[in-house]
Amino acid sequence: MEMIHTMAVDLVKTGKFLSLILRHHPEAAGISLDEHGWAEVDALIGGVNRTGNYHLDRETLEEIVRSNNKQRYSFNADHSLIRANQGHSIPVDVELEQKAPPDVLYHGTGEKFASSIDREGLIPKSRLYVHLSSDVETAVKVGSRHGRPVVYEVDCAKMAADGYVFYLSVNKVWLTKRVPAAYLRKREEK
Ligand code: HQG
Repeated sequence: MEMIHTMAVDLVKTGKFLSLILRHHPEAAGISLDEHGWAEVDALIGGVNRTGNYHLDRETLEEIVRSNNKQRYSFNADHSLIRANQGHSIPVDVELEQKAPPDVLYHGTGEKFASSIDREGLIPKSRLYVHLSSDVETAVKVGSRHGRPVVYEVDCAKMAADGYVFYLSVNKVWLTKRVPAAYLRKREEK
């Protein structure tokens, strides 16, 4: 039991490093991504092992991709390439599906960002897109990563009517380039 638990912890830890490499810093494993965000699996495994901090083989990588709680990564058809489904800061085109959004989506953030967001709306900061959640509970979780959470309701019906474009990633995260403050309403959480 203890061993199974330790292995699960290792998978999560290695998964976090994979997110860093596949979304932000491929050079941390001495590799590069192509224009669609793909990394060669063999190069990735070699690069991760060369850091000396992780042990990765094909089987473990398959297990990380399969078991990841947010389905953050995808393989191509023959599993020779892998990429992150969303969340990038480096400019890659992961061929996101453009899609009409539900009338309302949510954005969770930290209280410390609220006054700035109230002024300038939501901007992607270091990432390529603003990330939106389809339910309040998820937004609270995302916001809690930044301290005391604050949740905004995003009037997507109005945004879509005004010509703003939305995308849905393979792992079902809603993305858009920015959300001006006029479309935001701060929720009063109990
Ligand atoms: C905030 C995780 C001041 C924004 C999560 C956020 C998510 C502003 C922070 C995904 C602002 C950026 C993304 C403004 C936005 N003034 N602050 N005008 N506009 N911000 O981590 O949305 O687990 O880049 O509210 O679950 O927190 O990594 O974005 O608080 O889906 O797969 O600037 O990352 O997914 O922080 O998180 P982040 P996020 P993973």
